Amino acid sequence: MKLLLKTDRYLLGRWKDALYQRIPGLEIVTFPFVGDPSDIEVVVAWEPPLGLLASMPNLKLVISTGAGVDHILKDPSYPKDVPLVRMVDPGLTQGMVEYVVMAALLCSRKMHRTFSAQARKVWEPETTPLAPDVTVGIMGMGVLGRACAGALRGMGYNVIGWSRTPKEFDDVQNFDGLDGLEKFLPRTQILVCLLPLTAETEGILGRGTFNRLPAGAAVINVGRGGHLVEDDLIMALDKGKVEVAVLDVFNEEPLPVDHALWDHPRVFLTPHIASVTTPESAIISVAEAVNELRKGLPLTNLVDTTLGY
Ligand code: NDP
Ligand code: OXD
Repeated sequence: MKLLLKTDRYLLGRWKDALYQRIPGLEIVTFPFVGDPSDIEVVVAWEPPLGLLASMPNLKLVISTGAGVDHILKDPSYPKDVPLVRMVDPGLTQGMVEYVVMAALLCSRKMHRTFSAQARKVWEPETTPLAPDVTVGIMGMGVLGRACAGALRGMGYNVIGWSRTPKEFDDVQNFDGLDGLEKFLPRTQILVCLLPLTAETEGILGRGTFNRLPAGAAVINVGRGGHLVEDDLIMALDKGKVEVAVLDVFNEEPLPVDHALWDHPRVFLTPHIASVTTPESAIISVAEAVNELRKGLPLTNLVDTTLGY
């Protein structure tokens, strides 16, 4: 079985080692050295170039090294009959939980004010609400949203969730659909976006959403840059509708050096590192998918390409 690997260059060697160690009987080629495209049966990829997958007539399985698959489905020539499996990995989940807890704490403890005072060398003590007095609203109650909800509940935050389909959780009130969003947003003091980027969710973090939040809310975007209307956020920040934002993902990555978000005093910004897939743990999920393909079993973590996640 011939497998094409296309990952960030700095992770390529680790992915290759993991694949050889974990999956017997594989011949691995690494992008851009594809060879004869008709030999490739499996692709493991992050951001494959447009048209690459459609050029492989015998492709049987595509595995995304990321939880999100927008980087693959944005290709209009994606061969829709080829199953697409996305990444679900305990390491990826743990990384996201750590980041979201850290970001929620930055927001609820108003650390933007504290760091600003430090930069001005001003001793400016202030009390901030404790977690039980703060409601975190998570958009996207999937694998990552649910894990973050559990950790935030463990710290004492009130947590509410929003999903596409109805869901019930023990200690997290969940809302669904557009009607549910109307009830969810006014209750949310810290908004966390953990949605997949789809036709329905693109631009969801825009003026309409910010206007429905309570004044002085916080926004944490760890979904995708395409969820956020960056100019609307800057306006909401400048009007005080949103007090602080923690952003990990952007419309253009790397974020251009002259972008207004770099210098905004109430924006914490990171370079798409909320959670990074580590080959050594993620290989278990890749090996499972290849094994299922070989045995003709139903694929775990199969993406519904019509829904886009
Ligand atoms: P899942 O597929 O497990 O969960 C997606 C959730 O979003 C589900 O609860 C789903 O609802 C909900 N959803 C989808 N469409 C809508 C909609 N139109 N309206 C309301 N809710 C919707 O995904 P994961 O939790 O694994 O990952 C989520 C995203 O996190 C990824 O797609 C990726 O973009 C991002 N991510 C970012 C990383 C980073 O480093 N910044 C790292 C990893 C992931 P339902 O339950 O009803 O289906
Ligand atoms: C992912 C990501 O989707 O790293 O896993 O963004």
